Formats: sequence, structure tokens, C-alpha cells
Amino acid sequence: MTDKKKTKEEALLSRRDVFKGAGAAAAVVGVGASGLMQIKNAEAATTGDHLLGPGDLDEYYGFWSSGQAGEMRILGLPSMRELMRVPVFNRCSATGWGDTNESRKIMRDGMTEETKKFLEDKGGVWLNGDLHHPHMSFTEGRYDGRYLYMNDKANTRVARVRCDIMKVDKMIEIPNAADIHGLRPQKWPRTGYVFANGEHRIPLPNDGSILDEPEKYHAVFTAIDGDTMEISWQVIVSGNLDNVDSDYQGKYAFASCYNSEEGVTLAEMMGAEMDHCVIFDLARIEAGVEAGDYTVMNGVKVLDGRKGSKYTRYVPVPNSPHGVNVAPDKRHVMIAGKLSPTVTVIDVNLVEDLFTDKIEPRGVVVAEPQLGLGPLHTAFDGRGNAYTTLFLDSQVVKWDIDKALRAYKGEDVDPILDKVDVQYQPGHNHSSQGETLDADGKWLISLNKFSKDRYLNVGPLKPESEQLIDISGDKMKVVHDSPTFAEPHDCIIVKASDVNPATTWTRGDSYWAEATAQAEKDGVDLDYGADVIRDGNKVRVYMHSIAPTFSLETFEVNEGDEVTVYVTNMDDVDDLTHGFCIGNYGVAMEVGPQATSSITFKADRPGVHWFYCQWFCHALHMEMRGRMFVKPKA
Ligand code: K7E
Ligand code: CUA
Repeated sequence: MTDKKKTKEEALLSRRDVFKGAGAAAAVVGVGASGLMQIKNAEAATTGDHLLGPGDLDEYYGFWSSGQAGEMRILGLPSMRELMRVPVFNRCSATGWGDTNESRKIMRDGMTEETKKFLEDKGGVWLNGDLHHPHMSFTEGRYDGRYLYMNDKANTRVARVRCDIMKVDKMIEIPNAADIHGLRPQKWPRTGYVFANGEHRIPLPNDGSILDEPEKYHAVFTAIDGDTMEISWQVIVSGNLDNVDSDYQGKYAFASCYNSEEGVTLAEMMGAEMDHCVIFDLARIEAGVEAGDYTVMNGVKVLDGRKGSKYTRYVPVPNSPHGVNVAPDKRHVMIAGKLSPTVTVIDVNLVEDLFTDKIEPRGVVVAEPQLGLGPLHTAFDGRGNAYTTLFLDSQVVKWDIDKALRAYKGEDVDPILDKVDVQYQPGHNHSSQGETLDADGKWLISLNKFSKDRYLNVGPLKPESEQLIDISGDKMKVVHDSPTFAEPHDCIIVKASDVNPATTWTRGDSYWAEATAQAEKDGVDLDYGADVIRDGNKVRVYMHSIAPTFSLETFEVNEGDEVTVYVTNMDDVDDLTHGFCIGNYGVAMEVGPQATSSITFKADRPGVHWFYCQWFCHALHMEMRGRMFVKPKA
């Protein structure tokens, strides 16, 4: 209670700071709007203690994927309020992500030369992405608040978000792989590696010399160094890779594989009764790298981990497994059956015997409870229970891990404790801190693929639906649902105290290192500049903003010039973001408090072009503008 009060007071305090600052008008608008929305929420919902009053802060951050929308979203839980959208693999009109020099550098630095060439006449960066799995960096099995990592299935990439500023700082393309799907950071001793599954099988190299010869295709498993975002090694596997998780021992990674038949048509992929889970032995792989047992492909060390390799083991599991989730008991790995009504449980402690061939592959399986139709993903409460989504049944099933182990040994016990209906067809679920040693068993999210009749009809394209379930008691209770746009595959729920984002940027941040270096070369003060530097047909315009003005009211360039505008926001006030937009030039970006942002464009349209601040910042925000003169060619 006192805690809640304190956070409320803190919230009020920081709001007063805004009032004291230049942004009084903005603050009034902002507070009014969000306050109203919360009251509406409170009126609309009827049950549960997930409701927060106006100004109350949430206990958890939720980091959400957005599937084919390509961005990451930040929610507050348990209120389920959407707090922020962080552009990652998409282009963002509001922030200029994909257009600013800072974002384009991040997007292009980790690209292969081949892709750069492919994108040469397509704007130079990808505009789409398919973000499935956002996960935080770990230290000794707990979230450490440093980074978030996420995959792009569409264009075979992995990105990293810096948690202090909640912006992407690295993005890499994974060579030799096709369509990164499963992604998890190493839990122990730390991250460490980020594991990324190449889902689709392709020829290596994929240069057209092999086409319709599927027996020559491969899927590749990748270990990325989470600190440097460079690829440590890759392993070729048999079959398609789907999802992945890592253990609490720092020894293994577990990936589900469908299509062990290595077919290309649906009929071919459904042929076998069993697919498999591939287990990667990190120490044996590292020793293999050390011993030089690899081929270098596109600059990456690639090991052969296909069936029979010493680096991997293949555990048969029923056809087309999907989710892989390691329980916070540090011991049990759950592989959801998807087409089979079962979840296969592997005991991490038996895996070494598998690698030394003391036991048969199925010898590591210690339970395989029948739970319902279409099990996809499993979450945990830290009290020995697991929660599995049932896609076809449109339910979440709660089951007792220990009872499942005993039943597998022949004891007559039913591990199923409870089932709850969700609307409809759930994919991922996630519990509060559930993929860490701090699993606290309070909340479960069910991310549902269909909403159908659940909300007002908005036309043929419907939103998806996410539901909040109270799991603190014996019975699960759905307490809230919200529509959500395409498509939250996965999310994590992190205690708010484990994440400490900054309130403003810090001058000198490496995020705009190139701008800093250029300003130095040009002899310009990046902080307080008001300069136009001509360098042949390149023009660099330096301005800073202090609400409600830009330091340049006009600047002139020639038609055909390549113009770079650097804007530094010298306001040092919480929540005082400016923007920079040039009318009819396709130029727009966010400039956060104490940040520098830059954007480059060709001045190929003569005339007078107003630039303006596109982020409401002040009572005189509308007046925060200036003119760019583009002198026509003689
Ligand atoms: Cu994690 Cu949707 Cu990519 Cu399952 S996947 S549902
Ligand atoms: Cu500055 Cu609006």
C-alpha cells in the first residue's frame, strides 16, 4: 500500500517537473487524455484486482512482439495499458526509424554485402519484418535489465534493444540461414549467447546453383554473442528448426524440429510419426570450434551437427512439436506437441548420459502428459505447475509437473488441475517472470490468434486478442481482455524494478557517434550549433532546439544538393521531445530530450519548404518552425 502511494507521489512529482519546464501546454493535454482512458477502463471492467487508478503505476513491464507489424511494444501489467511502440524491423512515421541516419546505420551495419546489393535500388533498408520472440538478457537465470533480443522471421535478422533508452542499438542479418524463428538468450551464467533458429531449409550457398533438390537443403542453428552481436558459430541440423530454449546449467540449448522427413510439401512433411528435439551441447561445440572442426561460410564458422554428430542429440518427439520452455525448477524442458495432444518433458540431468551414449535418445524423456488438443507453448508459476495453451481447444490447461512425472512411471494420478476457456485459439502464453528463477505465479497472458465476435466489428480484418489470467489461486481466472493488432506471438513479463530506463538521453551517447565526429570535423558545436556547412554539393545543417524554437529560422541550399540536417534537442526536461519534419519532402524524425538525430535527403524540389516540430512540445509548438529555401538550378 505504502509502495503504491509512493510511486503515485513520484508520478505526480515528475509531472510537476514538466509543468515547471517549458512544456506546460503539452503536459495538460497528455495528462488529461491518459487519465480519461483509465477511468473508462475502470468503468468497463468489472472484476479482478488488476485495475489501477489514474496515475497508478504498473508492477510489471510487458515486452510484446507484434509479428508482421515488425515492432516491439511495451505494456504495463496488470493494467494492460500499452505504454510504447518501439520500431525495430518496420519503418516508423512518428520517430523516423528507417529514415534517420542513426537508424539506417544500425539497420545496414549488420547486413550482408549481398543484401546491401539487393536493396540498392529499393531504398537501402528493409521496410518489413516479422518479429516473433522478444527476450531479455539474463544473469544467473534472472532478468538483468540490460538488453532485449528479438528475431525477424521475414528477413532473417536478430535485433537488440538497449533497455536504458528503449531503442534498437544493433541489428544483424544471419548468413547461411533462412528465416530466423525461435530465439532465446542463454540463461546461465549470463547472456552470453543468443540462440537463433533458422527455420527453413535452403541450399548452402543459396546462389541458384541448387534449386529443386531438397535433399541438399539445410537448416542452421546460430549462436550470437549477446555483447558484441557478432556470430560465434553455427551448426547445421537435420530437419527444420522451430522454437528454442536454454537451460539453467549453461550446458545445452533445446530446439524443436518439425519436418524430420526433410520434405517440401505438406504431405511430405507429415509423413513420419515422430519428429525430434535437437539438443546442442555448448561445451562440445566450443571444443569443436577450438579444434577447427568447421567450415567457414560467409565469414561464419559452421559445424556439422546433423544426425550422428557429436555436437547434437536428436530426441524423438511426436510429429510437429512447437514450443520449447524450460521450467524454473532448473530441470524440466517442455516440448509442446502441437499435432499431438501431449507435452514431452525432458530431464536436463539425463542429457549428459545421452551424449555419452549411456542411454537411448528417448531415455531423457521423463513425462509425456496428455493435456488436450493443439498444445503450443508452456508457462510456469514457480510453484511446480505448468500452463500450456491448447490451440484447437481454445483453452489454457494448468498441470502439475510432479504428477506428470509420476503418471509416466505408471502411477494412477491425473496431472491436470484446471482448464480455462480463452477467446480464441491461443498461441504463446507467458507468466509473470515465468522464464526466470523469479517466476512468481501471479499473472498469465494468453495471446490468442482470433477475436471473432469478441469486439465491435471493424471489417474483414479483425484484431487478435490477448487475455490476462489471474493464476494466484487454485483456479485460473480470466480478468481482462484487449484487442491487439497483428500479431503478438510472444511476450515477457518483467518486474518493473528490474528495468531502469533513463528519463532523458545523455549528451555524448554513442548513438549519434557519427554526428559527433562529423561536427568535430566541421568545427561545429553539436550541442548549440546554428551552422550551415557546404562541402561540394553536400550541405550539412546543424541546429538545436529549445522549446519553442529551432536555432535556425531559415537555411538555403541549391537544387540537387545532398542535405543532412542534424537536430540536437537541448531541452533537459522529462517528456520534452521535439520533432523535425520538412513539408512535402518525406523528412520527419523524433528528437528526444538531450538527443541528436540526423536525416539526409536530396534537395531536388526547388521553392520554399517549411520545416516544423512534429512532436507536441509547448504552448507555442505550432510556432516552432522555419523555412528551407531550395534555389533552383540556373
Ligand atoms: Cu513462437 Cu507464433 Cu513464432 Cu508459437 S511462434 S504461436
Ligand atoms: Cu518542439 Cu513541438
